[in-house]
Amino acid sequence: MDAREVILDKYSGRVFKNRKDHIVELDETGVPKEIAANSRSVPGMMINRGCCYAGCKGVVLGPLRDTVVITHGPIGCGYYTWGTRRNKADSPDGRNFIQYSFSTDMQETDIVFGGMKKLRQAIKEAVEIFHPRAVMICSTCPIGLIGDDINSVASEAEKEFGVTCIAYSCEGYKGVSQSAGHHIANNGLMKRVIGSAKDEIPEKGLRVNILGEYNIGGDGWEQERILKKIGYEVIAVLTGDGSYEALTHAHTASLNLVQCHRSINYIAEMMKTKYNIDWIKVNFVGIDETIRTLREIADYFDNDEIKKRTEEVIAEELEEIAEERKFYRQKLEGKTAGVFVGGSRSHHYQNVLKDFGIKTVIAGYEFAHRDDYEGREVLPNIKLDADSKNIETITVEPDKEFFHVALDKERFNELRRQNVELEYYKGMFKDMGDGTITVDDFNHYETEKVLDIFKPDIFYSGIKDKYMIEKKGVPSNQLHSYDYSGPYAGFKGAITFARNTYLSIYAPAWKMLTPPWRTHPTLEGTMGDE
Ligand code: CFM
Ligand code: HCA
Repeated sequence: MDAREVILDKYSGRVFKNRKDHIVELDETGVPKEIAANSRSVPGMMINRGCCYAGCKGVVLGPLRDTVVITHGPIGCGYYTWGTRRNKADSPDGRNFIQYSFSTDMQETDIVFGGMKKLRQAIKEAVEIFHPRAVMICSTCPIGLIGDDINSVASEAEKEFGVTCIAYSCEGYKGVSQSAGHHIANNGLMKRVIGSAKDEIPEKGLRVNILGEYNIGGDGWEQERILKKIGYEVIAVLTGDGSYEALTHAHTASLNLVQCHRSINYIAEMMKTKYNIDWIKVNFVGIDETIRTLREIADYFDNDEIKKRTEEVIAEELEEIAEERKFYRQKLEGKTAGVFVGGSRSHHYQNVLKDFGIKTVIAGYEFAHRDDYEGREVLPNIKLDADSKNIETITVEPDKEFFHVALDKERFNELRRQNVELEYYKGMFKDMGDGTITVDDFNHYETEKVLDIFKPDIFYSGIKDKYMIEKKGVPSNQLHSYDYSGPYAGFKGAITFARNTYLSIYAPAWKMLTPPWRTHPTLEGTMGDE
C-alpha cells in the first residue's frame, strides 16, 4: 500500500469517500494535480480549522490597533480569541487597543429577549472610555440565530457618537472555515474604510501597501524596515500593526504587495478595479524569496535608482547574516519536514526550509482553496510578450497587467512553443517533490499516520496539534504564533527561524521519550465507525 492508501485504510466507507480526494501524493515537480479543498470537514474529526468569526474578527480586523472590535456574543468567543494571535502593534498616537478583549457578554436572557440594547451600551462605553478611531462589531453564532439587527445598531451609534461604526455578520457557522470571515471583513473594509479619506490620487510613485501581512511576531515591521531602507514609502499595512487612519489613505499607493494571498486577495482585486492599483504576489519568507520579491518590486517600478539601491540593500543584508546562514545550512541540510498551517504559510515556509537544505515531505493547508494548491489559472487569449526574457514577470495582453508566473523554465518554453493558452501554476504543488504528500484539512489521525510513514525530523503546525505531535517524539514548532519568537520574515527573520529549527531538532529530549502507550495497553477502538 502506498502512503495515501495506508492513511485511508481505516476509514469507514463514508469517511473514505469524503477524505480520499483531499490527499494527494506527488510525483514530479510541477505536474498539476487536483485536490478537494474548501469543503466542509467531516463532523467529529479533530481538525485545526477556525470559524468564520475567527477569520473576520481574529485575523483581518483584530490587528487594527486604533479600532475597538467588539465581539457580540457570549464571552467564550471573545475570550478564546483574546491575544492568542501574536499580531504585534505599536502605539504611536496612544491608541492601541489590541491587548483588550471587548465583548457584549451575552447571557441567557439576552439570547431570549435580544442583545441589541446591550450592544448599544457596549459601543457607548467603548467610545467614551477609549475614544477609538472606529468601532467594529463582529457577530458570533447565536447572534445570527436570534436575529439581532447589528447594522441598525451600528448606524444609529455612528450618528449618535460621530465615530465610524461598522457591523460584520460573521457568525462562526457561516462558510466552512475562517476563509468566509476574511471575505466578509475585506468587503466591509473596502466599502467603508479604504479610500474614505478621499485624498486625490497622486502620480505613480514609490508608494506601496502591504496586504495580508498581520505582523505576527513582528514580521510586518521587518518587511517595512527593508522596504524603507530601499526607499519605498509604506502607506498602509493590512492589517498588521495597521490603523484605521492609514487604511483611509490606502488608495494613494501605487502598488499593492500581497503577502498572504488567501486572506486578502479580494481587496487586491477590488482596489485594482476601483483605483487601478496593480498588485503583485510577494513573499518575504525565505532568503531567496525575499531577494526575488525585492527585485520584482523594483522591476515593477522600472526605476534604475531603485534597482541599484535594491541590490545594495540585498548585499548588505546578506553580508550581515552570512556566517549564521552558513552554520545553520550545515546543521540542517538533508533534514525533512512536515508543514501544516492555515491558508498560505505552508507554502511560504517551504521556501525558507529550502534555503537551509530541508526538504518538505508532508504539507497541507487547513482551509486553503484549490488554487492555493494547484495554482492553476487559465488565461485565455493570452499572447506572451515576445521579448520577455524574464520568465518571472511577464506582460500579458490585452490588459497589460502584471502576473507573477512561477513556471519552471522548461514547462514555460514548451507552452510558449506550442502557442497554447497559458496555464500558470503558482500554488503549493509545483514545489512539492517526488515522493511527498499533500493533505487538505488534516485531522489528528492523519497527522499521526503521516508522522509514522514519513518520519520527518520536524513538523511545523499550530497549538491544536503541537503537543500531540511532540508526544510522538517529533519536535513541533508553531508557524501561526512562532512559539513566542519571531520575526521570521526577511533576511534576519530567516536566521531566527533556522535557529529555532536547529534548537528543536537537535534537542536530545526527543530521543529520550517513551510515551505511555508504547509500554501499557491503552483504549482500543475502530476508526471512523458510522
Ligand atoms: Fe494568511 Fe495568516 Fe495564513 Fe490566514 Fe490564519 Fe495566521 Fe495562518 Mo493562523 S491570514 S492564511 S487565517 S498567513 S491566523 S497570519 S497563521 S491560519 S497560514
Ligand atoms: C485561528 C487563529 C490561528 C490559530 C493558531 C493555532 C492563529 O485559526 O483562528 O491553531 O495555533 O494563527 O492564531 O490560526
